[in-house]
Amino acid sequence: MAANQTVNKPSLKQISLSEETLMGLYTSLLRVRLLDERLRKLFRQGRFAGTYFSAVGQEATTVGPTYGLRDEDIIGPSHREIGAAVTKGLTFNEIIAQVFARSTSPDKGKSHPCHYGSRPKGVIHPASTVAGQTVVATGCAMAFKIQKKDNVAVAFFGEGATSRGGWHEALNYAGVHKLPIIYICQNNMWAESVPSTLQAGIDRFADRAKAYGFPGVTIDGNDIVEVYKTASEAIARARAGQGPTLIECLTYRWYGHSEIDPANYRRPEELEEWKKKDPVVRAEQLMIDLGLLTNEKREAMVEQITAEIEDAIKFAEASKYSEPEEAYLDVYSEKIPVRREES
Ligand SMILES: Cc1ncc(C[n+]2csc(CCOP(=O)(O)OP(=O)(O)O)c2C)c(N)n1
Ligand SMILES: [Mg+2]
Repeated sequence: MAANQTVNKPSLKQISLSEETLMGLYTSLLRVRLLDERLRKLFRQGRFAGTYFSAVGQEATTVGPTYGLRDEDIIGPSHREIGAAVTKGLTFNEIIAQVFARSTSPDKGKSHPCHYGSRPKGVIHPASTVAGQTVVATGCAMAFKIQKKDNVAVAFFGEGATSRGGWHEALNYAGVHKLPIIYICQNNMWAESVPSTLQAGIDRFADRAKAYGFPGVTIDGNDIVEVYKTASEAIARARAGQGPTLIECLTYRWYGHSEIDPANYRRPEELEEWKKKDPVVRAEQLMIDLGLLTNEKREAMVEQITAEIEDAIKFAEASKYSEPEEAYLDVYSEKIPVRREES
């Protein structure tokens, strides 16, 4: 990754974010990029089974909306949200144990390698059904409203998910009840091999929000500052009881749908164009321009994060698989919910 792209040189004042926030966002992006690239290689080495959904190229769309959320806020990720999991606080040990399906992962090895979840960290365990988490996260937002808490829910999905019926029902419900939820659409132009032009008869997926009575905006999903600021405003609106926002982030996945997809349905030039808009390199250049980062500092960060990843791989590979009879653990809540009339 070379920080050699030409960008305008802005000042801290123009950006109006603190040094701490900017470096925090950059650090998260770097952690996610290094982890994601390492996990791709591990899959190709046959070190874990199933497949792996890389999100390289899309990191800003998941780091930006998650950075700065409270522990009590809930996120509903899908299959390509490793960035949201890292930023919401899942450790490398938890994430890599999940990928390796070990008993030390938050779901004790039950689900898909990329289904990162954690109840204590406020991350809904993803299910495979596309758009499924949009519905569950909307239910969490309804719960916050009933409990009169100013927490928010953030749901992540791709543009392909917006073709699902449940997705529309969830957004309609959130619009009617003005729920504290932010919908993050990662429009990476492809749903497996289906181009976005075959998903919708409209150009902008954000326009779908009009039908449900709340704002929808389309932004550069590879610009971490724009994503963070847009999401922060939407989160503040949601906390203040002003209802949902749909944010369409324009982005691109560098690799196939998963590591078993050679992605030969798309033009190589399309990929090359998007690689020039690499969100991590752009953030890196910004930090350098602002005097917050040097090449030496970056190298030290890479070294430290890489060592942390390697330790987590050792932890995961040394962990046991769950016993077959443990498959039923944690499937149903042991706490019986109190009925309204009894409370
Ligand atoms: C209901 C359902 N249909 C199909 C699939 C298989 N599938 C998994 S991801 C995916 C594409 C999703 O595309 P998009 O929502 O754009 O997300 P992206 O993969 O681009 O991040 C499909 C078809 C599924 N998991 N669930
Ligand atoms: Mg997509």
